[in-house]
Amino acid sequence: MTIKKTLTVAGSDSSGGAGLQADLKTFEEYGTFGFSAITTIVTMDPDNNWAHGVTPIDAGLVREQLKTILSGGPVDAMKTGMLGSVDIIRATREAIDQYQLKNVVIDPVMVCKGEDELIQPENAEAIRDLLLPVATVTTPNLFEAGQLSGLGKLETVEDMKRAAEKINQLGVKYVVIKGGKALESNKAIDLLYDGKDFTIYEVEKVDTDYNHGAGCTFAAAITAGLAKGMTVPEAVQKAKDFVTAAIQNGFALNKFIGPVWHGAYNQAEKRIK
Ligand code: PXL
Repeated sequence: MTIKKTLTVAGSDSSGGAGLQADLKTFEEYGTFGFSAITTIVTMDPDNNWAHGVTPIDAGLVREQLKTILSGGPVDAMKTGMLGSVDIIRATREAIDQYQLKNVVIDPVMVCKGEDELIQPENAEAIRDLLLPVATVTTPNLFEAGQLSGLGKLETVEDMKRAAEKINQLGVKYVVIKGGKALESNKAIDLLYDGKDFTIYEVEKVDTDYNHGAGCTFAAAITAGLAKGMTVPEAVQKAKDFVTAAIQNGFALNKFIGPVWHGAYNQAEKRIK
């Protein structure tokens, strides 16, 4: 068996639960070989109510990382996370084109958990214009889906469906809207749209505040599933099970934050072969 290769182009979450740390841990749990190109470094200040510092790195250095990783041949699937600047978004698109990358999952990260202001509006536009047209799957949360679709605040499953249709028209084949626990419901609800049909994925909400990194982990799990040859609907279903186990086993890191545990699905329940 040849090992499948996965790549994340994403920010470093120094608190360990989200960002490229979530992606690499998830890639490993799926039995794939994970690569990362760092785009941004995120730090949090415990002396200032865990305020986030977001520091993008130079796009030239992102290009060099991508060249290092991809010069040995393409990966089986890739995802993006926090990208940091329009230049970095351009570098990512160039790599997708140059190496003809397949199974491209764009997680259009626009906010950090708990903050609902766009980090950099110009990045949102560049993700929409440069990355969605070449994406296999995009995985916005409710806020990001509202931005990408232009519909603003989404409050119901019907709103999610309308947003998914609009986002699909931007060129991406499959849209997964991570409603998660954000809708008013006792269920955590995510939605897949393939350009024709909607599939709803729902489980009972897990009663916890320790879910930092859930969105990144869900998108990374979809990516790894695609690398292993799953169809998109299969990869989304498996990813939903994987992230639900991770949320059920989240823990308090400190008084501000609790990450999901990426190892839960395998190590607590021994399921991924
Ligand atoms: O959860 C969004 C996210 C993505 N990427 C990085 C982050 C965060 C939130 O903290 O730090 C690097």
